[in-house]
Amino acid sequence: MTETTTWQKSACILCECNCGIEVQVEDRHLVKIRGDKSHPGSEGYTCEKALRLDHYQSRTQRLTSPLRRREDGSYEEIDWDTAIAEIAARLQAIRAEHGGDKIFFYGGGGQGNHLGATYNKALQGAVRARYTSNALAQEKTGEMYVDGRLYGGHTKGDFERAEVVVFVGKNPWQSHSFPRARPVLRELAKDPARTMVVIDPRRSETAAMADIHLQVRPGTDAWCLAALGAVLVQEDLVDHEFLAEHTTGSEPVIAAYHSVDVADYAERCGVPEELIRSTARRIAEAESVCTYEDLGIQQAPHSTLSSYLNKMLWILTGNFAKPGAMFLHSWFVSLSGSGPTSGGGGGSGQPRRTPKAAELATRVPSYLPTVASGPLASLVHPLLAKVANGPALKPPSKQASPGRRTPVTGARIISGLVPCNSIAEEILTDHPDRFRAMWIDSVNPAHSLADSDSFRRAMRALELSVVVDVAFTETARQADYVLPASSQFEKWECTFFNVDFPKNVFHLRAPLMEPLSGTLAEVEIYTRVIRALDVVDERVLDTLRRAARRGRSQFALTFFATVGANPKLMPLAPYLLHEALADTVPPGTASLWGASHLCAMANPDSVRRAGFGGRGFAPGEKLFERILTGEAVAFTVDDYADAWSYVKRPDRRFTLEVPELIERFEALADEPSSWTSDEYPFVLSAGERRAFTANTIIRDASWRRRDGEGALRLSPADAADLGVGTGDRLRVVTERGQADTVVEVTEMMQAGHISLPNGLGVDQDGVTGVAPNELTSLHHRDWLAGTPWHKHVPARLELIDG
Ligand SMILES: Nc1nc2c(c(=O)[nH]1)N[C@H]1C(S)=C(S)[C@@H](COP(=O)(O)OP(=O)(O)OC[C@H]3O[C@@H](n4cnc5c(=O)[nH]c(N)nc54)[C@H](O)[C@@H]3O)O[C@H]1N2
Ligand SMILES: Nc1nc2c(c(=O)[nH]1)N[C@H]1C(S)=C(S)[C@@H](COP(=O)(O)OP(=O)(O)OC[C@H]3O[C@@H](n4cnc5c(=O)[nH]c(N)nc54)[C@H](O)[C@@H]3O)O[C@H]1N2
Ligand code: SF4
Ligand SMILES: [Mo]
Repeated sequence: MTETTTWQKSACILCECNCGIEVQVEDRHLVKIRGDKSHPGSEGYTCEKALRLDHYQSRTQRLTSPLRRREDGSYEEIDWDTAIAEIAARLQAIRAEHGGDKIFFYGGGGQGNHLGATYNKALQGAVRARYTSNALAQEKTGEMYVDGRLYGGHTKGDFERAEVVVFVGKNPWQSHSFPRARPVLRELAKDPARTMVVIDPRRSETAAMADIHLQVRPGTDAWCLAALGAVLVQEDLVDHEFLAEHTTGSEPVIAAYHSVDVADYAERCGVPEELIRSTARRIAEAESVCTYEDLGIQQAPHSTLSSYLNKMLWILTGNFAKPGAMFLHSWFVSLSGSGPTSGGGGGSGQPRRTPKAAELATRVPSYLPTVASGPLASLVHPLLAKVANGPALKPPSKQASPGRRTPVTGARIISGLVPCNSIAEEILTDHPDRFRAMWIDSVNPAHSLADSDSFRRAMRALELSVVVDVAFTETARQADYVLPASSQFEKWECTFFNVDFPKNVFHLRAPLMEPLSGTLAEVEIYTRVIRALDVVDERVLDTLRRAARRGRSQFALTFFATVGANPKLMPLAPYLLHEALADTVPPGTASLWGASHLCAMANPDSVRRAGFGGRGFAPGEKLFERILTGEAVAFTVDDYADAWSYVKRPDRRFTLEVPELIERFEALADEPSSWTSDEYPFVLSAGERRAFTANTIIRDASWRRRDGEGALRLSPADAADLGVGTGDRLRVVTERGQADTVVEVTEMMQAGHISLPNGLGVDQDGVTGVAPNELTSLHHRDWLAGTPWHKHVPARLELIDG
């Protein structure tokens, strides 16, 4: 029993902000939690959810033994050795018979845990998997595609300083997604010199605080955003100097905006034309503007096109690389295709190629003289090709490359990720190239992906499925094997959601307590499986271990030389590092040694400005040592103008022309802007973020202080039509399913729009609330990225008899 009144540092794991917290632990419970004022990102801030984190740690029913499915669908406990041996043998057999590319990997990390993903990646290398995905491929891949075409990086806004902030389908009051969201919103709202614009069909908490609320009809953002851009162009409010100096290909984009009929588009999206015009003028006149788009457009009709049109608002007005504007940033480890956390293959929207030494030379000037142009150059280059900073510099390309496609349905793979809506289709078929096995870690896709029924059937159709989780989830209940992981407070953990600028912060957290008996950290699970697969020559491991005993710099030389000389070992690098360094670093952190070096190589100037300078391997080594302190670390420091150095183009210009998107932009004029029918007259947004939702990370319903059942929200007008009031029950019916739910009548909703929360309907001692994806279907998806229309499900409401 641990009994202590000391405050230990950690982070909240419920959303990607990962606010720093301090915790007192008693008897394995997180008894006291407060914001950590010393955390450079969150500065002591937390929302109400973090204070009840013990419900994740100890009140979510935990798995304590590996489980094996019996014929009848029940599960039996087996020991770890049996589980590892059987799983390895079955992976080997599937690889031998069908090829490693038939073993599909889904997940790898949630909102708080990405360390295990580095070792998951090594297992992918060990079985030679080619296809992977995660939740990003049901929300962000449309935006990633656009980012890839425009500049090859991920953008974020300087919300704290911007004069005008535009939230598009984003409700940060509840969903956060940037540090200290609520204080930042309050500041913005009360400052008369600054303007908050919200585009949302719902009067969300954020919309209610905004200076301007463009209350679009659901699903019509493409028309609204097109009209805003058209006002900029037609009233000649664009920043011509910026376009001339920093972009190529603006002409066809400008031409497309010229042909927009603003009055017609305003009517299509249900926003008064004069409000659209005045909003566009406000954006144009501001010193600085930034925008944040999220699920309200990314999980709705035309999501990829809407991302493109949203980004044009700040590009046409020159709002980049200055205080209060948009920026591109460094990564500690990239979350997109080229980093260790997700699938290999194409970078954002375009195929990856190995950068030439000359290109690397422009990226790593201070690093080159000491290592990369010396005898080690040829050995280090292949590694640099995979560095954290994502795909290498690419000349601008006008045409979409065919890119990678999925083997059965030919869906577009963006940033190395198979579209989530395609996964079941890639399995439920007799096509010879179908996936035969699936490895699932830190995700609950049988609950979180569209059309849960299809996903369950797909899992049962596989020859092998393995789930790694802390809880017996909806997905675990379909798996052949379930492996119990130690919780995020029982092991070293971190996330790679490090997306800030000019200071970017990485936080490795030390464990707060011993692992729950029977569980293993992911690093140990993956290491055991890879050992059982016997894919690495013992002599290689011996060489590395011997080098490690002679100190870190000797190890660095040996490691980079070994992997550089044998690129086939590269995908296994995290495993090799763990096998070699495990005795000298905290458990699981060995892969971060490699990541620290790659980060320092990719961003030498910014890492030096953060205080990690020196020659050769010194910066990476210093960064790693600093990270091991368990405190959040600013790993890159930039100036605003440095944002240009993250543009992945040799000329550092944005490439604005994306022909396939301009074509669809022009087609908006004649396209329908409504997807409901007489049978399904309502638009259901299935998955709203509320005060007490956190995906399915906390399964214990008593966690929620209010809205315990997750009510269906509907407008007073619709409630009156149906003759129901708050607390009554209704049946929601969609093409795919139906559910009975309690109702909340609220002015937040416009007539015709209804909304259910995300993350409910999980089964722990019975089901509370509606599982949203029992109602969604696979075919409602974006025409380009394949992202689902979770926010736009045609539905009808029925009174429940009796
Ligand atoms: N409390 C809480 N916070 C979270 C999470 C959580 O589960 N709970 N999850 C985290 C995750 S994984 C993510 S991705 C983010 C998501 O963060 P958000 O995207 O902000 O969350 P949502 O509430 O799903 O959707 C945002 C808004 O989209 C609006 N919307 C619906 N339809 C449309 C439309 O057609 N057009 C427009 N413009 N808007 C529309 C909704 O009314 C809603 O206000 O939140 C993160 N933060
Ligand atoms: N209809 C609809 N569907 C949606 C959404 C929506 O708005 N509407 N939102 C979507 C979005 S944006 C997202 S991001 C997804 C999220 O959905 P998923 O990507 O499926 O992720 P979570 O629900 O967060 O599940 C996290 C899992 O990790 C497990 N876990 C926690 N800690 C650990 C650990 O240390 N190790 C391991 N191995 N496992 C751990 C938890 O028990 C849980 O099962 O849902 C999506 N689904
Ligand atoms: S839920 Fe998100 S915003 Fe709230 S404390 Fe946790 S990490 Fe911070
Ligand atoms: Mo998400």
